[in-house]
Amino acid sequence: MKRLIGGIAALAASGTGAFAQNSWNGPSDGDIGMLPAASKLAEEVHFFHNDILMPIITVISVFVLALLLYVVFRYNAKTNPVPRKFSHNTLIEVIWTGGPILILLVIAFFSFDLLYKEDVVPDGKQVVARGDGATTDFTLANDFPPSRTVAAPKHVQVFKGTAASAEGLVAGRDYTLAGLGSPVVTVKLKTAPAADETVVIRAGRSLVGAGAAREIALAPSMTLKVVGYQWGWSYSYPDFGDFEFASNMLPEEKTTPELYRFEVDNRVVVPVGETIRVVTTARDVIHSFALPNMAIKVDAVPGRLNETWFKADREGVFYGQCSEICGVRHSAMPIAVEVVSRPKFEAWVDSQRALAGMAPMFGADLGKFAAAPAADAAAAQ
Ligand SMILES: [Cu+2]
Repeated sequence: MKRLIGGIAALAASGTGAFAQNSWNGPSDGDIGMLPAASKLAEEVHFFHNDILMPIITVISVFVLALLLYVVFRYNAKTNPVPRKFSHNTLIEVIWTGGPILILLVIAFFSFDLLYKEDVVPDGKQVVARGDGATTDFTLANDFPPSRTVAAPKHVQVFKGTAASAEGLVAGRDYTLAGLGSPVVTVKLKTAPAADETVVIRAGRSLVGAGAAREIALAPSMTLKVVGYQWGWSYSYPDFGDFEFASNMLPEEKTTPELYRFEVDNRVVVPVGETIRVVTTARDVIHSFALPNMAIKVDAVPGRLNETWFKADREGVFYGQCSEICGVRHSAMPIAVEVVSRPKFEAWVDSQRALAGMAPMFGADLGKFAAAPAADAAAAQ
């Protein structure tokens, strides 16, 4: 009996556990929408597609279909044997020129904003200060380029908290700002933070997200260099010793049907919650680095560098595929990005440095880490 229960539990865990626990971020049979968003920018892209474009497309399609049906039934040769001979109607022509222009302006308003955010790597910065029970004023050097200075209350976010909990403070109610637009901005808190409290001030114009989730994205903490080749990807980490590794698709017999054509032998590993600068190029022909969960897609072109960025809001494994027809095995160069906590990322960096014959950078306990990636891979499958 015990064995039976154990067997059922194991079956349940292997059958549904891995995917049901939100670890599967890729496509499933029957999906028609976007893959789940794992970044604020992806949420904005989804809003643009689902709430702006789809209603517009639907209304236009239904309207045009209705016009066509009306013309087909009302003005066919049988019901309308003697057609009228006029060829212009000024009012109608103004409407069918002006209407589409207005629709395009609405689309452009949201679209240009997204294009800008995807193209310009965030430059926000963060000041972390410890409270002492008396200090209420905290300063921040406003040394951004002239067009990017902190000049309005929305360019500043203030958080206060302890190791256990943190809260976002509200401008006006909890703090006031002085020196907006000048070289030094001062945040004046209404109540001095206690000695065990930390104040975090984020500033800059790199705003992503909407409503309460809106946040200032910080400047990148690392660069990921991506090189596409026929047929695979090579990744290097210039900030951590420039170690480099190839990432190739796992053959069918080494993975599951769900992960075949997604899973690779060496995943990209990046830390959660940090801005990652992605720089792409290619060795032979044009490839394209695409990560739908982060809503990024950037061509990898031989002889030039392209740049984009992403910031993952949660841990997990995220899959993408080369998105530029690049040859006969174009479908065999998937992308697998593993987003992990900062400590785990540092341990991984040290393990990669060890493989490249470099001394550890973070002094991680590699013995403990060595078994972790394999265990994760097993859980994800
Ligand atoms: Cu390719």
